[in-house]
Amino acid sequence: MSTLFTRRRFLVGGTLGASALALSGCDVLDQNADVANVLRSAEHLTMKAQRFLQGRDALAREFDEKDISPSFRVNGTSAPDSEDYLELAEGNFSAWRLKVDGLVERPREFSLADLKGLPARTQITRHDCVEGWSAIGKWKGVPLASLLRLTGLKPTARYVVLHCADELEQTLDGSGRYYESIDLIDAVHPQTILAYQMNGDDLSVGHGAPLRLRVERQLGYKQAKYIMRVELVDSFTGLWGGNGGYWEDRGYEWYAGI
Ligand SMILES: Nc1nc2c(c(=O)[nH]1)N[C@H]1C(S)=C(S)[C@@H](COP(=O)(O)O)O[C@H]1N2
Ligand SMILES: [Mo]
Repeated sequence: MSTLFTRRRFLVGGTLGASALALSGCDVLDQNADVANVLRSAEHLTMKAQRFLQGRDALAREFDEKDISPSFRVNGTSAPDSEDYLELAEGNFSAWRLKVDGLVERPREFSLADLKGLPARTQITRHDCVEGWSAIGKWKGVPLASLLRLTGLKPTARYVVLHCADELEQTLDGSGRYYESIDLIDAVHPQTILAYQMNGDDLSVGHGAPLRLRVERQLGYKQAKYIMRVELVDSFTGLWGGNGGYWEDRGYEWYAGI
């Protein structure tokens, strides 16, 4: 019993990693305990159970070079078809800028060169798609925590929303656009990176050029490709279907723990 109690205190009581503290101060992450309030309860249990059993900083398994899959499927959008994206791709994404805004202290734009100039992380991990296939790939990119440290967070920030370039469904109101979101615990997790390289090469268009998310403790649909904008929000209510992601708005779980 007492072990459980201590463990619970660890999870809920806000014992934070040094990086999380440096990032945002206690207030922001303390509020994260309330994240539960906005989640459907079964899913909330899954998330809590996973974090309880594995710890909030537990790492997803990493593999060796020899484990890299000889072929890695392209799934969902294979090439965004907007004029804007095509133009960016033609210019090798030199004109692309990642916008980071919303509930941040210092909104900023980053070029691909800016991102490549920041300390990078490389990881070989397994991608699991709900459709029933998996593949192991090597990803290199900037830890999302590093970007957030540069922009700072407002105390009310709770989620990171990734806005993508592709529309999976053509609609008049734009609600067919792909987007995803994660909470601050996953945002500052060491394996959560904005990847610009896969298996040693610049990301191909199929796999999400110029930048995609890797959030390794969750399923494939959370791994947003074609990221154009990172927005910090306090809730999803103002965003499309209000469930925090394209597939979530169509019935998938928001916390897609593996
Ligand atoms: N922008 C965007 N991101 C996306 C998707 C998509 O259609 N558009 N599909 C998701 C799904 S379901 C999976 S399994 C992975 C596929 O990534 P891959 O094409 O690199 O295999 O990307 C995810 N991220
Ligand atoms: Mo997927």
